[in-house]
Amino acid sequence: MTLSAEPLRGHDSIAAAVTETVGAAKVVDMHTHLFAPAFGPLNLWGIDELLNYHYLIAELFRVAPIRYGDWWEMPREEQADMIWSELFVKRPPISEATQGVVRVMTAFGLDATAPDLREARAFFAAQDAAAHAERVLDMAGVDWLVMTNDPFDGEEAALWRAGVTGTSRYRAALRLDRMLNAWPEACELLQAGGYAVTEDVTGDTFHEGRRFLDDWIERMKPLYMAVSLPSDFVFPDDSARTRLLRGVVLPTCLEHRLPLGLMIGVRRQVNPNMRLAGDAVGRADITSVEHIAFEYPQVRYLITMLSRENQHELCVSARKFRNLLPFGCWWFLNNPSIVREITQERLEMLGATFIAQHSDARVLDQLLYKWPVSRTIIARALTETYVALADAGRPVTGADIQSDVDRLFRQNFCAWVGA
Ligand code: FIX
Ligand code: ZN
Repeated sequence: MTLSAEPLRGHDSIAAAVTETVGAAKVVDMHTHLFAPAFGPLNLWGIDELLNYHYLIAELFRVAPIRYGDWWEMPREEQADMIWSELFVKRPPISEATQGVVRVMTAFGLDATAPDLREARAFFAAQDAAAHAERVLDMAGVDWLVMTNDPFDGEEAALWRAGVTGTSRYRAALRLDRMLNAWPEACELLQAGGYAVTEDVTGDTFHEGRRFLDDWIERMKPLYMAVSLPSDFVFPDDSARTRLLRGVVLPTCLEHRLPLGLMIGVRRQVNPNMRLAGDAVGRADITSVEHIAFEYPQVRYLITMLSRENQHELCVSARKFRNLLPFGCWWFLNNPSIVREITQERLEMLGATFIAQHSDARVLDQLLYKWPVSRTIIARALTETYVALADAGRPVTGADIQSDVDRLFRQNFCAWVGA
């Protein structure tokens, strides 16, 4: 099909044009937990990693009466075997996360009804990490992606210090969770690194905190800085977080012209026995988003909220503050039924001025399910939008669709971060 200025007539031709355009889009995946192959052990891929995804670990605990402590002591391959047996063999894999593994296996021609993982393990063992990464990005139609880079993670920081860097397909985002959510811990790490900061956030802390960020910005060359925030996030208040935001993080954003990613609404470790799988969601107070957007109008925020209940008010806030760019359907929201609803709502309230989706992939091969599913659902929401527009009397062309798809899947983000 050629994209032209010819009006598309009727639901079916609009649906076909949208499906083709969204399917062919070379997306920029603006938030993942993936690492370039040069990061070695941090670059997760293959069947054992796919099965040990924390979304699936949570589902395993619902069906298998295994004790948490026993689970964490099992070798990684045995864990993957148990997840395969419990969630894929003993019962049909109907949840979104289990269907995802099926999609990945299908993409590689692997048998998703196999009783064990022999074939899948042999397939992945035969791949070269770097070549596999290129292939998966190409298959998923991901032009390039953004990692999550944590200077407070000892293993990751050591790699950066040793000279490992991002690449043109794996760009960096400087993650500030420990600084803004666990300052006493971060403070000790900074002090050990020679930065004269204090736990009570006074004196040299502001200058030295900024020097720390400057150093990591120089090293990582991030496209943005980011933090995940709890559902009880308040701004402003008299906490260390507000003082650090005002005195360290936001001035650094302004000086380096870096956007700040705010990911709001997580309740970390409601069940610590489940480790990474033990986080939950809570409704957050949108007024704090409005306060920070208002107080720093020159800072560009990338913003996502985890609670379904926050989505509508986030759209309203984005209509009031042009420095808010809503992005993606995060984590527990990344299910077809909810992606559909959120995308429709955003299209109605914001036009194409948001970022349609990010993958949040932790395992490279997950790109092969998260993106196809998102593309399909977002294409449905877009189709309805264009059909309604055509019904209203404004003919829709292939070129119209192409320009909106570009905005939603890459341009809005690239313009925001200056990439
Ligand atoms: O904070 C985050 O960036 C979250 O996306 C993750 O920490 C979370 O564990 C996840 O993998 C969600 O998809
Ligand atoms: Zn994430």
